[in-house]
Amino acid sequence: MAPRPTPADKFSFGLWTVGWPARDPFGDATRPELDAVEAVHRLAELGAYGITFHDDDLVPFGADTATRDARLNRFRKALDETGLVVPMVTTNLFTHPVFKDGGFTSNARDVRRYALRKVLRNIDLAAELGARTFVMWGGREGAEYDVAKDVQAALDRYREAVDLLCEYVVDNGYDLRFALEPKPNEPRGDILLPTVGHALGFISTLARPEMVGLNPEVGHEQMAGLNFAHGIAQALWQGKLFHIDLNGQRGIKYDQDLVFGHGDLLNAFALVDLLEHGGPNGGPAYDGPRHFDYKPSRTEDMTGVWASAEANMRTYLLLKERAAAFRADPEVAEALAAARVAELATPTLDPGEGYRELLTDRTAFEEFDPDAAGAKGFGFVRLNQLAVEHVLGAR
Ligand code: GLT
Ligand code: MN
Ligand code: MN
Repeated sequence: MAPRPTPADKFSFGLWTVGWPARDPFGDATRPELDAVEAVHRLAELGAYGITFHDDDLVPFGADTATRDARLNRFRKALDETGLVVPMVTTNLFTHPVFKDGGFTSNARDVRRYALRKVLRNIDLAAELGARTFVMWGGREGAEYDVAKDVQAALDRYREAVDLLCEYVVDNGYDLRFALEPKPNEPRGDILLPTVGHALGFISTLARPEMVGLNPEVGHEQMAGLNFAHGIAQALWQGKLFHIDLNGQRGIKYDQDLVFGHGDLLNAFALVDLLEHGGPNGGPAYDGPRHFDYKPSRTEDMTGVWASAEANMRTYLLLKERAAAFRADPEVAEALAAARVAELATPTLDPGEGYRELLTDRTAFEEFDPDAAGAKGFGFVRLNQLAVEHVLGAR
């Protein structure tokens, strides 16, 4: 029996996730459109605490003011009725053909100016609804052809855009931070800021780097063959994990957006352990929303949609239980000690020691026996097997 999700677990879902009618490049929708108000009610019943959306998920692109107001009012009413919150909002700069070469980094300057205006308008709405995080997934910021995109100029324009948006938030006194979402490819052949590492490097060049962090997605890093838990550890270490997109992915292929845990389950275990407890030696944990950005598979009807929404939360809570059991197991403590995991938290130099002292320490080199040290095992496999057995519920 998995524990039941409650709002205290801070689970949130994108409106575009449960609302995906399952249209893909090869086939028509297999499900009807989902009304946003129904999504709010169903998610609240399932124990979620938040719902997130793109501007165009809620109000159709190009809608007139009357339609926009009516849609927003219905949505606000549903939030009030259920107590669901909107922790994050994002802008769609990828569906309309105008954005086919990007929003902030389109070669076309008029498109870039239009994109900025679309985002500024949506930032006002985000602030009004109490969102604290504004995600920016630059899915169309990229290229198929190396000769058709000046990547350095594109990064200049990306920075120009993010700097302007930060200035707008500060000038309006909004309590809002930005979270960039990396993805290596799809829909573009190559997307700018393709991984957590690229995005962190970019953020360090901004005018207000403290206002900008990351919204990494499990599958997006795994599409690049990267270790998601490692990327998250670095983002936490740099104080940059502003938000997170949880889902599942099976290897280097198209973006699958499976249910959380339905891809690399062991890495998901390591991730939940990290988010909940921080690093094994007391590194920072995560207290923001546990946001699911998945797509209910095209094979599912609406019953399957809600079952899959619930599955995300159940898997998270089960892994949380398993991680707590792993951390509490005395045999794990012993295996961790044997693997010298805690020793890594000890600085390599003594207090006050520098390279001069190190050079005079004969035990560090002249008297050190590398062959003896090289012959000793670390016992990592035993430790990992204990993790596997906890995940399998065998301990
Ligand atoms: C789009 C993408 C997601 C992003 C959304 C936020 S848009 O659905 O596939 O990964 O998180 O803009
Ligand atoms: Mn994805
Ligand atoms: Mn995402």
